[in-house]
Amino acid sequence: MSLELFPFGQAGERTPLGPSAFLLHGFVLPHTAQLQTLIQAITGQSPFRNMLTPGGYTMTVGLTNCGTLGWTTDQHGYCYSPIDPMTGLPWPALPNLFLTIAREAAQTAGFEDFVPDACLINRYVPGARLSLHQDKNERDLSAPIVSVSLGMPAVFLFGGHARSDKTARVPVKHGDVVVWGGEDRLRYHGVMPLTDQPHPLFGSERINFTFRKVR
Ligand code: MD3
Ligand code: FE
Repeated sequence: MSLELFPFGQAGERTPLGPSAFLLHGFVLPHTAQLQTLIQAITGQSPFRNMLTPGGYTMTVGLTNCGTLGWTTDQHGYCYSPIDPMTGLPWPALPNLFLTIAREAAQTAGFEDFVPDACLINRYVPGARLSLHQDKNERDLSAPIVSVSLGMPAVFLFGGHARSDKTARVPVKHGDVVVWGGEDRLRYHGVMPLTDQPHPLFGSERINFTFRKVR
């Protein structure tokens, strides 16, 4: 059972999704070309890869990271690591533009002085999806998470505090940012299977990056 929220805002608008969760429409639109260049530099060092879950499934979403810590999963479980297991080297550094966007988006949603130490970058191709989960591997749950969407549109599933709670469907577009913290920080969420709606700059690809404060 799904509830439609109709958050089809104009660039510059802010749609509340919960008491401490906001969709900032088009928040990074002025920076998308520069963000794409930075992501290409990051993935040149630490490429997207399809990781294995502890349940034995290969994720349909390709992952990489930048920042001091990166989120990884394998057959043994999830963890944040300072080293990319694929290269044996530290993850690429968080570019200054990323840090500025994360801080300003968090501030717009009411969270002052957000300084992330991790940025998980997800790459979706048509058919890729993210099943319902909670982000709870971060030690500091008082900090918000900031999510930036680029390329093809997607539909977020925005649930409650139990996996079985009713989910809302929230469409997100190229340039949108979602911030969630406070009582919304541990909500279940996911991404519906992507449909192919090629984007002028990103083609048949969606990139999402999430800024987190882990430690
Ligand atoms: C959290 N990625 O990497 S956050 C993840 O589009 C992840 O790739 C999403 O979830 C993606 O862990 C971006 C989407 C999201 C939506 C609603 C939420 C996260 C939420 C509601 C509450 C808490
Ligand atoms: Fe998540």
